[in-house]
Amino acid sequence: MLYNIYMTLNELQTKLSEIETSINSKLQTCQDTKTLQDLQISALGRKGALTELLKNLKDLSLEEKKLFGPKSNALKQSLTTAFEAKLAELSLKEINENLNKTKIDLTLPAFPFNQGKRHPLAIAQKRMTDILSRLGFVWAEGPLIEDELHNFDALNIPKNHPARDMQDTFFIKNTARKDFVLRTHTSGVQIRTMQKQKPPIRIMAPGRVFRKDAIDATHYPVFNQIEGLYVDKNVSLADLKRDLTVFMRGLFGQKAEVRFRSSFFPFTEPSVEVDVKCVFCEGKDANCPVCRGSGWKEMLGAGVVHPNVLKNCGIDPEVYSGYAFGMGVERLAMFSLNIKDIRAFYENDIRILEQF
Ligand code: FA5
Repeated sequence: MLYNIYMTLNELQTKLSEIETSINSKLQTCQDTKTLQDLQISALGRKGALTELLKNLKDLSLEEKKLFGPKSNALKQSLTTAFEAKLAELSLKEINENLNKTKIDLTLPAFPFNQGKRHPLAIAQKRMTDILSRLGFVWAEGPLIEDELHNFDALNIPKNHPARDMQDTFFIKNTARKDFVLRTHTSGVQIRTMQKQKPPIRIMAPGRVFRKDAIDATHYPVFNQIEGLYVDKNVSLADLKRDLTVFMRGLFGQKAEVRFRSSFFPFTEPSVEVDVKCVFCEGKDANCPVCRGSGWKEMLGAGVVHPNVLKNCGIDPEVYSGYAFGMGVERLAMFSLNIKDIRAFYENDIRILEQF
């Protein structure tokens, strides 16, 4: 609707009343926000009826403008207010209608929420380090890529000594002509600790180690050990046996059967291996995949620190003595959590992992 031809004041006032009546009546009957918005644009928009009518204001005399101007502004204001009120009313109506259409059953059970858990190895290792820290051992660490000095030489394992074959090693050739290895055991942390700290020493060093071992129920090429080292005056094999027995009973319960078997490690003299009675078959199953029918499973190697190792680290073996051990975390975890196969720790089968 265009009002761009000249209009008298009277004509304009009549038009203004018509617009007011028409829009107010349409507003009354409007039922939804979309129609309301269209109506608002047709009345007050850039090309709406009222806006077009007001363009005629410029052709009126000053007196006429004073009469018509405030009237038309008042109408514009009252219409704007009426539109706002109607919009609020219709929006609320539509929200309520939508809510009624979309039925929400508040009694339905919630969607399952998968919460992460600690890995069984982490749980078992924490139990072990908790017991050791109650026995006075403090945390120590060493690098996973170790030099031959710390992994072998300073541990009294000379070059070409057959003991190096005992732990099938992943060697890393270095351009600086110094050979590194993926550490085959945590015993290098003994050396690193004794090089920078003098007795009394009582450390535990948990961490990953690497060996070219074939995978079976109790062997994995990447596994974890916890090294223990206690050096002070008058430390003996008796202290080792006492502390390891307390440790095993703490982990497996007072009824656990522990066996100390004499063994050989170049860095301890005397050396022992510590076995635990097989919790799976108790020696009654000749085909047991864990103990292979022997009834016992080796958990760790240990012994009294060799005097040469103390000397290599600048500690006088005439004054000090110590014991050391290196326990297999997976083996101990299998026994304490009743897991029959070491692969269960690494296959990430959630049905197994979520049981702990
Ligand atoms: C050693 O590694 C010695 N460094 C332990 C030691 C430390 C002796 C201090 C004396 C003094 P051994 O190779 O036996 O020892 O390994 C120790 C333990 O690691 C074993 O008893 C076993 O529990 C675990 N272990 C060894 N090889 C594997 C493997 N492939 N997978 C899982 N666990 C293993």
